[in-house]
Amino acid sequence: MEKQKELPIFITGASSGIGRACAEIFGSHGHPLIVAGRRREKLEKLRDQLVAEFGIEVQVLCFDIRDSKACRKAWESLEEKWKRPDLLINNAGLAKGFHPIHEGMEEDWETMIDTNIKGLLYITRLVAPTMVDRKKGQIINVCSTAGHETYPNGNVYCATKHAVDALTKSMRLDLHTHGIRVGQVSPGHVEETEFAITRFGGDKEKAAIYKDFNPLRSRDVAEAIYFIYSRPAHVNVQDIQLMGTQQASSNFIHRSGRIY
Ligand code: 8X3
Repeated sequence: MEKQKELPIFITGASSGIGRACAEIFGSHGHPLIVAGRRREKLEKLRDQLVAEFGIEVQVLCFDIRDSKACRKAWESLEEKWKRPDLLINNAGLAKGFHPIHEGMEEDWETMIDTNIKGLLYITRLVAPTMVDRKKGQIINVCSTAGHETYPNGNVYCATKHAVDALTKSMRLDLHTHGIRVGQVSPGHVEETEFAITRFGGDKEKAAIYKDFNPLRSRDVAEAIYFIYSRPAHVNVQDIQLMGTQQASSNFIHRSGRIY
């Protein structure tokens, strides 16, 4: 275990999947963590595990990222020492529904747009000024292969992830003169997350989309994020696109069993 570092790492969507895997990796390297999400019980359990395992300080922030007032209230509730993250991992995001555009549900569209785009903006707007003041910091957005390609029935989800890609690029333009690194990871299919079960509204049969090939795991993506963060200060990795070996693109997956 490494000695506890000084500045915190702020992770949104930390209660499961990629966010949780990030908490475990950064925790193992001795970073104090702000773990944010909606589900208090899960976050507190994660905090207790991280504190016991790595002897780090962990701050739980429980709020709905779609609500700008709730984001501000949560941020303002932090003691000053927590309000200067060295890294913001904008991970909170989800897919809801899998319909062609003429059958899509407006409510699903709102949820994806509010979480994946507006939530990312609300948190960035709160955290980025502290980095500008310090002339130091880093933001890593969790994009997706869906931010670079589209696929049938992906419509609004793909649009939100294309927006994340555009925001990563434009945030970098705005922040690089302040010494702040901005980059992203763009994973393909990742199992051990709640992505598929959320997209298919809890339908386990429909959500069994990984059974005939070997996709990425949350930890694979979290390791890519840690790699981006741990480069020397003069290096900014702009995007890591990663997929399982059996996935060549959003639309081409070798569904031949788990052969690797
Ligand atoms: C997750 C990857 O292909 O399901 O962002 O959109 S995909």
